[in-house]
Amino acid sequence: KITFDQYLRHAEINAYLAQLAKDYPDTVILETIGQSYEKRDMNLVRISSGPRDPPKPVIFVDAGIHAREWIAPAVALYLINQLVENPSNSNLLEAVDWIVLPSVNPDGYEFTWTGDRLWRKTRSPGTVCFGCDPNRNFGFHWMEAGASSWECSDTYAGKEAFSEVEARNLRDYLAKTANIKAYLTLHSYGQYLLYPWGYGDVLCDNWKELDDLGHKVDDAISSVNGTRYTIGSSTQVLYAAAGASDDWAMGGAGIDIVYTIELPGGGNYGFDLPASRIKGVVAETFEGFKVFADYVAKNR
Ligand code: 0X9
Ligand code: ZN
Repeated sequence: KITFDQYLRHAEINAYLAQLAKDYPDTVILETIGQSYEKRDMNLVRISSGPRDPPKPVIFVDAGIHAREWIAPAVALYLINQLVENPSNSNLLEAVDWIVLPSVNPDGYEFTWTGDRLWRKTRSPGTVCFGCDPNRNFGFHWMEAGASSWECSDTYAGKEAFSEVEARNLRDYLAKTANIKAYLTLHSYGQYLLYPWGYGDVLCDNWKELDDLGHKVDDAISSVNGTRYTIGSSTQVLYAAAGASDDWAMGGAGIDIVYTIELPGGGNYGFDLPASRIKGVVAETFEGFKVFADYVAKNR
């Protein structure tokens, strides 16, 4: 049974997904989008109350692109847990389907447990250093800003766009899957709701829509524990950084509701939020997902 009083290893995450698919076969479909560099399964769940004509819009959520941002997979797992195992949330499945991929960078994530708690990148070997920043590896304005060509950098963009199998697996899944209307990618930390573009100081066409929706999401999240988010484009709020998954979701896959959600920080380094704080963060963030679901159901 999943309790949210501790962080889970990658294998435990996959075991939970498999258990849900077995226990709730009418609601949960388990899919593997491929393997990581070190051959770990990248598994997602599709959560649906059943088909509809016309087909329901799909909200795609991922987490763990950056290995050390442990709160992100926990938030994704809580979303899955609440959608599937809490009957009082069944209304959230009425008008939208959900696809949740909680561990995009399993090799890096496992290395934060066994080697270096602050590891960020993948674990593919270079000539002198390991790893590529998967959030600089996507092929949209690749390497134009905020990315490094030095393989030892934490923001190393890779030898070429999509050099990393993890980024290719996510790209291929997003490109082939019908009806994805929203892409939400969970990171930490800073309490930011970031919309495109992130490759430079340019706003996406529907930035006003995303700004307004972001404020509604912030209101819902803050109603739980008072946690407030800053809303804006990635470049305006943080910095220009090209090759991230959010920009590719919009520019490459054509999804027009796209956010990077920078969850709250804590601990000694910001990424090491104590396990005792998981419950508070996952519960407040879930209120934000409800707002996204409501919006997508009514507007897409
Ligand atoms: O720098 C990143 O990849 C993200 N921040 S983090 O601290 N989690 O590393 C922000 C990415 C925002 N999106 C784009 N720049 N496209
Ligand atoms: Zn991140």
